[in-house]
Amino acid sequence: MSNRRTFIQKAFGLGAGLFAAPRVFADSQSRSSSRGRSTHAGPAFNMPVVTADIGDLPYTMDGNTKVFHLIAEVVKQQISPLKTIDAWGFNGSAPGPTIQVNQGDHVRVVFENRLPEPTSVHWHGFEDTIQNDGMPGISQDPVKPGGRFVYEFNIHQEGTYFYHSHMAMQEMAGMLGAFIMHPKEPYQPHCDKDFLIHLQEYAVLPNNTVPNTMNMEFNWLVFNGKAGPATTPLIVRLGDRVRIRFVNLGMDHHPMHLHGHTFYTTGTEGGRIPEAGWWPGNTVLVGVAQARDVEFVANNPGDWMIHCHLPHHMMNQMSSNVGKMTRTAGMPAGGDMNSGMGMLKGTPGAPMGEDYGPALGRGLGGVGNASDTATTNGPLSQKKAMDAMPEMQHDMGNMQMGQMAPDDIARNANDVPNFPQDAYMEGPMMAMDEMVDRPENYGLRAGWSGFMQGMMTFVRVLPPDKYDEVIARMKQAKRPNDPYASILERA
Ligand SMILES: [Cu+2]
Repeated sequence: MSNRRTFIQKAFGLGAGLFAAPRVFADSQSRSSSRGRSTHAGPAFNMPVVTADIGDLPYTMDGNTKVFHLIAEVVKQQISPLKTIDAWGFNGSAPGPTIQVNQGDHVRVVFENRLPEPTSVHWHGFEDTIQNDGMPGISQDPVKPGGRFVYEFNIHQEGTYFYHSHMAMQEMAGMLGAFIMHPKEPYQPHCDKDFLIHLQEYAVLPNNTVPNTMNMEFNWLVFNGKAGPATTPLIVRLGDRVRIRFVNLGMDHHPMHLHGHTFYTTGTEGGRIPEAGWWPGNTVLVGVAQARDVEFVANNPGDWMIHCHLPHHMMNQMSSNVGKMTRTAGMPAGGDMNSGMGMLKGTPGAPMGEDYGPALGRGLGGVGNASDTATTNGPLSQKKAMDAMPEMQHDMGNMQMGQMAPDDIARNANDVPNFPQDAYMEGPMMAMDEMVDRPENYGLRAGWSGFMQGMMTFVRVLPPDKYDEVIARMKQAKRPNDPYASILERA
């Protein structure tokens, strides 16, 4: 009996015989395997949610009560190999660790404030008592530095919920996390993998480490606190049914797009959607303060991108340039990422230092004239570029680190309107495979990391032999508090 029929029968109390006639149900059932079961599903149970790069908050039992210790604190969050920011988060990371409980649980959260100013924790979407809503100055006194507050919940809901500071600037500094309520009756069809991805944006000026919480020129776009290519891919076995829970507690909306598959939106920040209400797509808009759960059968092998489709959210370290980017054969790549795209530092100082050409272009000396497009915007010598980025890849086939291949740029390129664009982000010169190496990246095409930035990662749909190989390497790594632990234990 199909699940769709089962659902409709349950919902409307209909007998099976009725379904022989209306073709519409049969068609909708067979039209996409994405809607169906995985090829190797056993009985349904709640798979723990995996929050890659973040992990879970552990708990202890006090009688029948699950007790969590949640600590607000200043954290060093490495968002990219060359970029660590001073964020505010929980228990060592921003976003904070994921809390997972079951419908029916009694839960206590002992909250401690180690920040230099008052705060509190709001429990987003909870149908609970006002005393536990976490509104500073409204439902409770703000928790002072060094202070504590105890929240208690009887969990009767199910779905993807959040916790976050309700002070807006603190939220923008990273104070957010996920709160999963697993259903008493496991969802059908069973999902073999269940992932969560937080969507966040930070505005961090070049050569700074502190996010500017007022600035809306976001230049670092992150999944679970990591910008591509430092994001950890989602590893799934060919045929798995996969759930991804997107959570957005930021300033922008994010259209999340998956390659190679059609997914169904099966849940929101309000819990599970009855199956009759699921809608298909390959892109789902995750608005601010929303969650979108999507499910699909990973029936198409490959390293498929999953990313926000806003072009500016697929970039790192965006900033206004001084002058257009030059883009010619033999062109050095520019300074290190920390110096920013076009934001210069050097000797004796930016931007007229001896390492640089006359790069003050935009608006000075005539926009669009020949001298404007001819300016350089990076170290003039390749040696300087290599010294600036010692860990970047130095050898890319026929190319050397920091250089475009001769045939990458057309001879008449500078005669073509809109060349070069104000900024470019992707290309072999940005590759850093070694710097972001981890078991989950095993077997990716060499140089892949030069083409992945911002809110981008992979869903790697691996045939059994490749899947086993990657899982074996992940186990071998024996990482403490591995976010993938629940999958590795079962593999
Ligand atoms: Cu986006």
